[in-house]
Amino acid sequence: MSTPAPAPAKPRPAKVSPASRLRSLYQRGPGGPFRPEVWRSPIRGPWLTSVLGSALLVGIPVMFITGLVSYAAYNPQFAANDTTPNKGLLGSYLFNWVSNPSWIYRVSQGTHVVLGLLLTPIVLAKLWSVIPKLFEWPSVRSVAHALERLSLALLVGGAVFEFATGIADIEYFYPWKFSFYDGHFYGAWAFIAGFVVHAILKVPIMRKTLRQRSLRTELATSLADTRPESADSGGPDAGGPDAGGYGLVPIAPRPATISRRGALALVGGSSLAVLLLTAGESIRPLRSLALLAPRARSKPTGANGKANDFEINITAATAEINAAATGADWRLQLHGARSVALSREQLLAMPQTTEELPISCVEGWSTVQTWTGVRLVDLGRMVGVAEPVPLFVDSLEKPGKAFRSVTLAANQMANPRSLLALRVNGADLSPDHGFPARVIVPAAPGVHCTKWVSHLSFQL
Ligand SMILES: Nc1nc2c(c(=O)[nH]1)N[C@H]1C(S)=C(S)[C@@H](COP(=O)(O)O)O[C@H]1N2
Ligand SMILES: [Mo]
Repeated sequence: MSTPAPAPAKPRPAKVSPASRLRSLYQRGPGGPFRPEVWRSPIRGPWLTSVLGSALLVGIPVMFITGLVSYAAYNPQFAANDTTPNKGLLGSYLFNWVSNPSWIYRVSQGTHVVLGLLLTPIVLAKLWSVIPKLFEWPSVRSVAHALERLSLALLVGGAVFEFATGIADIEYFYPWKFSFYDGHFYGAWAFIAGFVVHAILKVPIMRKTLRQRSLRTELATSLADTRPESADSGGPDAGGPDAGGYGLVPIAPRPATISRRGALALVGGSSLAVLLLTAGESIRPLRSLALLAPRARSKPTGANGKANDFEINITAATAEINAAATGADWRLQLHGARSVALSREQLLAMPQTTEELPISCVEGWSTVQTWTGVRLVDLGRMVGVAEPVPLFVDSLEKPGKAFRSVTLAANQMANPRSLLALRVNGADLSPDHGFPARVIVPAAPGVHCTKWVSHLSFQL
């Protein structure tokens, strides 16, 4: 037997280098949400995105400015108040917080919180409207595209972080380990950096897109007449990202289940509902509606019910105030050029001043009450302090409690309306509102109006 002739060699498959295999895998994309045809809502498109975007273009800068104002109001030049590490340049705009007019922090911070809440549905709708962009493929097309996507990471990451931490804070929910105050501050700078880049890139497109459909016509268009935006509504670069368009108009739209006017009404209605359910934390007649504002509805506890019936942030029990320490043996320790200890009776025997002043919490709620007590300047004079100086205020709380002590700025100490209050609305302070004595300073954030005061040290 002869050995069989060797089989003719099979044609060798063309050798595919691993690099080109990777390249073709990359071009095909990972599938799933990365395939543009899975995004089918017929109302998604640059016009709807631009309408939502224009609301945020106004709202977000107001949020940023009122946020910076609030940060300044903490008087961070005083190490005792501000603990943000390495704030450096970002904190460099800081100025001495004013103590006039008394309502300024109330309005600014009320705006920050209520506006933040009512922008939330708009932010969510805006994110929904651009979600196909998150799954854009190829995810990076050029250096410019990479930079744009980096700015989007700051923008979207910053927005989600700022809204989530802000809302959690006003609902007293702290599922994280970092300080809210530091995190919200740094997050704001990251967010605004992404926002500015995004606005520069998109405002021209937004203006062009808004001109292409009239809002009035859109509001008159029923569900049955709702059609996708034309793929080329984006102008020269139309037809999805591959053709260089915006990639928002669906390639394979399904029939509309909501009109554009329905979608806008849903978002606007949600914002309005949120507004109604929170505005009561600053606007008294709406108080019983403020279901989303936990402190607005807190009920008075303990002594002097009526006069002391207003929002309580932290109760005496939560602050672990020892009732015995607030009794007849309590003394106010006053330090200046000399030191004095005063009983509550001695304080009540001094000239009393009555002022209508707000408590304005950083969490957005505020309430104006009528406080009676001794002027801080009078207490200063008593220990030989005649000029404005910073004032360190300490309370009966345990060392380490977050709001135990504060340093007021010299202008706050010197304001003739700044009081060590002993009474409110004609009655003694209740334990929860700071008995035996609390500080009340015009225009200061609520957190600087220390309750259960034990020491006042004028920083000569
Ligand atoms: N000692 C002390 N003072 C404090 C607080 C505190 O926790 N401890 N909370 C502050 C905060 S954050 C606010 S908003 C006001 C609230 O005052 P109120 O509870 O009397 O309305 O008190 C401030 N004074
Ligand atoms: Mo507060």
